[in-house]
Amino acid sequence: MTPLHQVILNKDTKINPIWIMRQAGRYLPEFREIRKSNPDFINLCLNESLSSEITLQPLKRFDLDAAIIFSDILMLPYGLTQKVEFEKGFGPKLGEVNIDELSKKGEIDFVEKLYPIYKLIKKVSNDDITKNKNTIGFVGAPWTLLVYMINQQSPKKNLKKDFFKNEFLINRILLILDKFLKIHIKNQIDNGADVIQIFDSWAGLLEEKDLPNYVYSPTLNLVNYVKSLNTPVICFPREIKNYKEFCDIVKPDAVSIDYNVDPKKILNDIKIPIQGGLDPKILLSDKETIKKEATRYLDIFKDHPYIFNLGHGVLPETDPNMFEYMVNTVKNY
Ligand code: 1CP
Repeated sequence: MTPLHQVILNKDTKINPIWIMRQAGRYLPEFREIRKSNPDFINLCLNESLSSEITLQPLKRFDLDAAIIFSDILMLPYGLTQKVEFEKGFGPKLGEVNIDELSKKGEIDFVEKLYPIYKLIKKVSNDDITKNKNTIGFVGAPWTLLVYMINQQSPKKNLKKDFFKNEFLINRILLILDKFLKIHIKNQIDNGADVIQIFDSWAGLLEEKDLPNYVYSPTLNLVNYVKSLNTPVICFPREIKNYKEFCDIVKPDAVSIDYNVDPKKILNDIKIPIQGGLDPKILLSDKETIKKEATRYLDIFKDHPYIFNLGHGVLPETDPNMFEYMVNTVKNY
């Protein structure tokens, strides 16, 4: 069994596997080199020879326990024919939702559009370098995808003022998302993904009263679906105020925590395996601080099943040497 599966499924507390959100990406010079000659981000994600190479870049450098596929949560709206572009210095830019077109979208057409992602997963999971390591597939949670689809750009701190104006439209989109997220998850697993992470990056934007409709119900549906395919599922409901309530209701196999939560309180509240937490900004400091902070998380979770990770993605300005120092600190703990 892989170290990640041992922690998630067997609740092993003796090992601390490590992988890092955005481990394949802009802090690595070898990624920036490829990116320079591939200005279209979507096309890069759909080039399975390059996207598999990028996925494996961090594993060639560091002693990590999993590969996370180089892709994006916004490939799903792209597969549903919504226009998606990534602009330098701005982030994602989406076209307007055309609900009639979304409703007409068929499974075969969708899978055909995203096929290179499944080929990338097959390549990565069959590569010698991922032997006894996991290949992590992922999706955006329905709520976070809805945010990008309606808002048409990153919400940063705020949603469009009239975001909830058309409830009927929102509910139709959520139904379509449920259908195609399941198709996307199934194809990832069929091609070799052996852990699924659900990113709900904007869960923290909602008021408590809206969580059942937009986060708990749709995520629970997906979690149950992944479980039915005998694959462990990790949820990351970033900046949600009540992780305990989320876990009690949605019951993922493991939960990833952000850097604003108090790890000691989480340890008290939550019984399932926990992942992450360390502030990515720590990697911009010095070795002494990195060691102290990484060790603090490992100490707190020493008798709890714990997967080491950050509380959000690694920052582009991170020095790969500091990243390596963090990985080695965890491995030598
Ligand atoms: O080079 C570039 O400019 C592209 C930057 C980039 C990268 C490297 C984007 C655009 N996406 C990615 C890859 C990516 N996205 C991965 C790769 C695997 C890995 O982790 O190594 C993953 C898992 C994602 C997931 C993702 N995309 C999320 C969820 C996690 C999170 O960061 O909260 C979100 C919200 C996105 C949307 C997105 N895609 C890209 C950007 C810059 C964003 C965020 C924009 C925003 O702040 O709203």
